[in-house]
Amino acid sequence: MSQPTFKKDVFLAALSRQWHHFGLHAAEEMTPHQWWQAVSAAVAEQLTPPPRPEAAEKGQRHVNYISMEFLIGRLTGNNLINLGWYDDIAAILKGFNLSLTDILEQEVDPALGNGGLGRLAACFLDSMATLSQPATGYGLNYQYGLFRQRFVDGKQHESPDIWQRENYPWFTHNASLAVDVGMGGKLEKQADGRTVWRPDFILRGEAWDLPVVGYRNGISQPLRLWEATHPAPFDLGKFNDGDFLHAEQHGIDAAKLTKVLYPNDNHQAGKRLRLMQQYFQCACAVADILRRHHRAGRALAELPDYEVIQLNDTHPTIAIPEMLRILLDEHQLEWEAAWQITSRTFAYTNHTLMPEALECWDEKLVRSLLPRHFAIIKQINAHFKKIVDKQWPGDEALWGKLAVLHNKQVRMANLCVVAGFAVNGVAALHSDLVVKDLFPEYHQLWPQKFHNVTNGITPRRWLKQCNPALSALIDETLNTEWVTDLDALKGLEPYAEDAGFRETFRQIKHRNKEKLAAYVKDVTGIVINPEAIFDIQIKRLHEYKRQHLTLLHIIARYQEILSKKGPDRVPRVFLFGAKAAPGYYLAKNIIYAINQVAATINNDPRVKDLLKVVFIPDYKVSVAELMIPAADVSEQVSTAGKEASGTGNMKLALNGALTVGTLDGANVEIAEQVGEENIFIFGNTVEQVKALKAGGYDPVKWRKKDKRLNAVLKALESGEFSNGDKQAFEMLLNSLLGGGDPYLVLADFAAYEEAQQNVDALYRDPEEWTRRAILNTARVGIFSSDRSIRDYQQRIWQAKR
Ligand code: 26M
Repeated sequence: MSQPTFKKDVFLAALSRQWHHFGLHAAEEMTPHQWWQAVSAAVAEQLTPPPRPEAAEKGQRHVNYISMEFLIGRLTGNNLINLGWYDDIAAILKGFNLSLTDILEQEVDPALGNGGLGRLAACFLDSMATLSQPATGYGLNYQYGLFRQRFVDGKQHESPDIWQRENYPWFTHNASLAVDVGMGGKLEKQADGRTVWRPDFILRGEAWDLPVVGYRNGISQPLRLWEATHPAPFDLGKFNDGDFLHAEQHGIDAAKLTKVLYPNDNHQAGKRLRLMQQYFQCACAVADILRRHHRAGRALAELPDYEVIQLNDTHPTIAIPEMLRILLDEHQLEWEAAWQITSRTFAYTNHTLMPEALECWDEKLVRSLLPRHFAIIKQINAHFKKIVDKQWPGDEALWGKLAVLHNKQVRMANLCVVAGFAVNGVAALHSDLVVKDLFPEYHQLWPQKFHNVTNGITPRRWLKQCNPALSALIDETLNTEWVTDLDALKGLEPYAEDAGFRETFRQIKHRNKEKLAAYVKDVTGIVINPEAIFDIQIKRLHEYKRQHLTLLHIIARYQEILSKKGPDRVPRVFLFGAKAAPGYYLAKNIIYAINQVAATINNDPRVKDLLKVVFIPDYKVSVAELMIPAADVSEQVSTAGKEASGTGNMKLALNGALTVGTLDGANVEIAEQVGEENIFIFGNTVEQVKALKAGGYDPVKWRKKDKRLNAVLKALESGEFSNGDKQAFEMLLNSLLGGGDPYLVLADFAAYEEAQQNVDALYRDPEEWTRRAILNTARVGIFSSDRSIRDYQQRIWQAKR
């Protein structure tokens, strides 16, 4: 397939329908926001629908990517780039005296995800469309996405994300695809011995499709987001009886289900409504997949030949018993046949080893909401017990570890491993730990199920779109289509030795820094100097990610500047972007501490331009697109073994930032690619972390050993950053010092200090710095999500079975 042709007359006709629809008399009367809507809707009309499922070949399975989150970011600019219509539309708008870039700023980010997991899903959809991998994304159409963040006196305040899905021009409502989903109720034994489920209530899932546009290949395939409504939202009986207030109750109750995205990241809370969301989405997706399969005239037994269902973490696990339920109860298959079909269709991606994030659901909750599914899970568990008994006869302790049902809980990860044909981690180190620490016995049972697929990022959004100047330089230097072949960036390596190229590269970075500085001025009032090192840490706020380690370093740097004794520091601006889950008080206290320290430092005239600290509020995809191209330094400082992969690390390196990082997640592979001379690796390794813990980690010992560290902690305790309030950072200090800090922050402090000094030293040599930055860009092509998708195809989706 080739690039779709832009039809100007068709576009202009569609545009005029848009302003008519707004009740205006001419295009010129539209507000900038209406322009964005009209342009988007007029382009959306011209997209080609995906091919019929019957057209698919047997060799290539259709991928169904089920995820509770798709952090897609703004679509209009991205779709125009992928279509290849950006310049055509820009020219038309210029005719109206409008700038397309300004109009694109009107789009509110669809924030239908928390962080890495949701953004990965979005990058994967982009790559699958670009690689012509037939795929459907299945998710939820949340009315409110991730909360908006602002700071009041340095503290995080949240407000609802009213993103106006009702008026989002990229949606098409596909009324014929609606699915009815039952919940609650009881199981009844029938005369013929079969059990039937009689749900208490029925919800309707309505399908809203967003187009996923492949890069210049004419492909557009759906991200299908389900909205909960009620089959009979209005009760005329109640209305006629005068019970006006309750006549609409069903509709209101149903709408609660897809009201809001849960704002947790790497933490499970066990809320009933969350389980309802999970089941609702899975039931809609499974029904949709089976409908497609039947319509193509295929037999149920052939399902695994044509379809694969990739579970993005355990959040959509309930799709597994849902598939079994439909095969058993609605198609009357025998257990063995239903199990064969199901267990050859599902594959599971693990994104975390954090114990608090591994989903366990109360048996009672599952049974009351989904009695039939619970019965099926019990059956899976019983069948699996036979396998374990055979392999490890009489080992009850081991069964306690492997069982799906244990201590009145349903363990979703175990269910995925038992019922799926593949399990993968998201970076080499992580996949190793999945096998060694999380599932060693499962690995013994089924070694061939376990894989690694290192994460990736789409070069369309994360280089071409967000960094147009660098993209243009690469275009003219390489003169090849690197956008779909990111390994081609290797061709830049020789240019690292070219002084003229380095100068241009540096100028581009500088202009990107000026743009970010203007944004910072705009949203915070803080003036930052683009000559300084821009040191960027962007990710969710979490203890294991250790933003507080960076905070300790900032305070040390501040104290050194004041003492005039330390090493000569190069001017540095530390920029943070991070949201804390609303109920995660320690994370909020860390945000508060960073903001208070920032205020002190930024207002201390003795510091001059040597140090600035900025916490950019409301970090989101569109802010990332501004920060990443402007970064000199990328902070990736999680405790080794805790960050499954990270993907921000890849985006920053691709845009020419040097990483200061631990040997964790994909940092390990980034270091391998760029070479250890071109990255600042520091801190304890996974093995050293294990040894430190085994030896009884005592933070107070570390404090006593290190004068600088002690001075930093003292400053936080003294109230110097909190108007004398010595309790202000109690939570933070307690996490660092009050017994077992599981993230060993103090144990990495000294090594981090040293790494940061090396950063300063290198930056004093701009030629050498730029040389290394270029090598980073040139050598991280492997982290394209196109490569990740090819890995999924070869290792999991198309592997010989
Ligand atoms: C769980 C229960 C209830 C509500 C929310 C959750 C939940 C939501 C998101 C749990 C975990 C969530 O995300 C985890 C996540 O983002 N993991 C990250 O995945 C990335 C993509 O693989 C990796 O790069 C990161 O290292 C990993 O932390």
